[in-house]
Amino acid sequence: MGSAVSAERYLPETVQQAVKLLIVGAFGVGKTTLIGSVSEIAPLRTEETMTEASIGVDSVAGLTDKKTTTVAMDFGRLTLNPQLALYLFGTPGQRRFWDLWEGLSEGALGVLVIVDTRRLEDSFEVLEQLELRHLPFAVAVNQFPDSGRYSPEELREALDLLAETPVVMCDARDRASSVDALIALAEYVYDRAPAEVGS
Ligand SMILES: Nc1nc2c(ncn2[C@@H]2O[C@H](COP(=O)(O)OP(=O)(O)O)[C@@H](O)[C@H]2O)c(=O)[nH]1
Ligand SMILES: [Mg+2]
Repeated sequence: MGSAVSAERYLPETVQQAVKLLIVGAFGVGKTTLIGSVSEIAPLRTEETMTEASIGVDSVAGLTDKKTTTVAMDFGRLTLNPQLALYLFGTPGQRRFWDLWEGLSEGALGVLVIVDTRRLEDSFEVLEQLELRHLPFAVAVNQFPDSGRYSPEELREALDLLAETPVVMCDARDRASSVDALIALAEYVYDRAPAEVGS
């Protein structure tokens, strides 16, 4: 694993555009970490130190390292090849941010949903919202040291995903792994709507 994206993982050279993708997921799943590990520009973060007031709003059970919570969004950019730049908008999964998605999802080609298998139930609402809003998404399972090991098939069943929805395992701290998750999403959205590309 190196920092370079391997050539065979490039999207077709015919693609010449900037693509907007949303990165969503429940509190603490690794959204800020993933954008930080792939972004070639200093990621823009809007975070504030978690105060007593947010405890009970955002569950911190089992997340002892988690000292900050994203209040609005993260932004980063990844140029996959000279023809294609991904603009990444990270946004929290909690219900109170759903209005923010409305605006952010405008012009977005797809959504990467980050999931933590230690708290799978936290992802149900997010997935349900994406389905309601007809936003195409791929699922990235962020692996923590104490995560149980499940196969993508087991997770697909547990999350009640469509057969076509990509499920990729990733480590949000690892650039190559995070890039692979984004490529899985990009390939999925291009494959399902080829006619819309470039239109
Ligand atoms: N071990 C491990 N820790 C991670 C991983 N991704 C994120 N973390 C840690 O989990 C915590 C929450 O991550 P963060 O990116 O802030 O989550 P967010 O709320 O979705 O933005 C942070 O302390 C990260 O350092 C991962 O893949 N493996
Ligand atoms: Mg965050």
